Amino acid sequence: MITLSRTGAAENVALITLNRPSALNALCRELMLELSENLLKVEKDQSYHVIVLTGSEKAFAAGADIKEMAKLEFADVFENDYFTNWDTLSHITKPVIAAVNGFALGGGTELALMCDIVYAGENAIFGQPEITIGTIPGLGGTQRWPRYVSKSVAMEICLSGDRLGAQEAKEDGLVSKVFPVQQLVGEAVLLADRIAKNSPLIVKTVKRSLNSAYQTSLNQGLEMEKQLFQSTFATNDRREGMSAFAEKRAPKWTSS
Ligand code: CO8
Repeated sequence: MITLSRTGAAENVALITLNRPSALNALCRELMLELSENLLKVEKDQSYHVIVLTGSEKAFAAGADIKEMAKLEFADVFENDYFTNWDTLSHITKPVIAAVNGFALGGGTELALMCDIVYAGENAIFGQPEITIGTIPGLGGTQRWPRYVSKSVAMEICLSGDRLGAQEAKEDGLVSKVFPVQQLVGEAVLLADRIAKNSPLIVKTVKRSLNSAYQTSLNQGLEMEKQLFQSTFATNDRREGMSAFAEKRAPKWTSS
């Protein structure tokens, strides 16, 4: 249900593809377990610098598997913690780019919201239709939408279940760029290549610092950024990057 392949100019980009075409990549327990395992494998493997997460041209993911969820009782989802590991993506320290074509509904939109950068194909459709089936977003939708777009847009999406097209999602700030469907994954990999040219150590530091903006007050975030900035001066990659600039040569990163 998940395929992992190596791509990019330097073969250091992990392309993770959701592959359950019979159900438009609906997120069942098995798929999410496989996704979690693959993400952790890539996270540990130093030869991967950036991750691109995608689905098919028709669907990134049409949400959590409604047929599977229909059978669950409160105890299954609360006491037995049925959804364990569904948020692994949000704990990955390497940059993750979502390349979203087609339907990204419910948990599909929430997976995209867990990624660091969202690129969309022209046919992308985002939304939180949980309200129309008697539940609410459970993978961060009610928390991340208002942090990434306005309260009004977040409420409209989550309360109505209305869908958002790629261009609207870009105007609202959820998506950074929109591409023709067939170019989308290639463009995401090109962006991954540009990120992967930088020191993996410093890239992770930027991600950590930027993410703190969503979890702290401005003052705490500024303090954290200052400390992380200072910490780069203890790294070989900071020394190498600045020396390489002065010596007019390409830097050689060692992630140390
Ligand atoms: N779950 C299960 N099966 C699905 C799902 C889904 N979410 N989406 C599509 N499928 C299946 C269909 O049942 C169909 O199967 P079959 O051929 O066996 O009938 C097949 O995929 C193709 O789908 P359609 O025939 O419906 O294709 P259409 O092109 O006509 O429609 C849509 C595509 C609009 C995407 C439609 O399938 C749809 O509305 N799907 C449901 C979308 C939805 O409501 N998603 C939200 C689910 S709730 C959720 O995500 C909560 C997340 C919280 C997780 C919490 C973790 C802690």
